[in-house]
Amino acid sequence: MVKAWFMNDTDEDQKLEHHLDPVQMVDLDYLDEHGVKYWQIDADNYKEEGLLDKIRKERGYSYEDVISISKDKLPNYEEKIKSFFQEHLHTDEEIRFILDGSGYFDFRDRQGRWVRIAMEKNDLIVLPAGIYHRFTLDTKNYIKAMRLFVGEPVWTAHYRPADDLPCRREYLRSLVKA
Ligand code: KMT
Ligand code: NI
Repeated sequence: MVKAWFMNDTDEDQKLEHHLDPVQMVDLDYLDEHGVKYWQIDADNYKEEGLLDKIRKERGYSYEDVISISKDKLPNYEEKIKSFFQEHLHTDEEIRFILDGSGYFDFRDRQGRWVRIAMEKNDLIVLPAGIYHRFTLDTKNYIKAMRLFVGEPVWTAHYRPADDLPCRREYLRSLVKA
């Protein structure tokens, strides 16, 4: 099952775990309260399993591609790695299904604390539009993920501060209601 925890804010390598001392884990309900959705899906067998297809239909995900992130596989690796880890938001959901490898998706909770989600093969995550987040590889330095999207993909990252964007305001309103 996926693991998530509150992060410390030390200057150590971003690829390390950054646990608090003592460790403070976060459960799936906490993610859900922030609009972050999680499913476990068999990455070797997802076509037969049918769950991904069901989610895709329900949520209108019509686009997919696959991104591999490692020094050898991703053009402009150093630059991309830096931009993935800069705190940002999107006007649409960020949907990632991990096919191989692993990495960390971090999001800001409602109090502005970083929560780190350790994603690996078989994990599907949906980060809602307007949530501040970032991504880093872990010390294994490799991830392969399916990217899904509703319609033509828009990958534009709006770096923090982006507080006046309608999607940010809408996201904050959704938290108040929850
Ligand atoms: C993103 O938008 O942060 C990425 O595509 C990188 C994470 S995908 C494993
Ligand atoms: Ni993003």
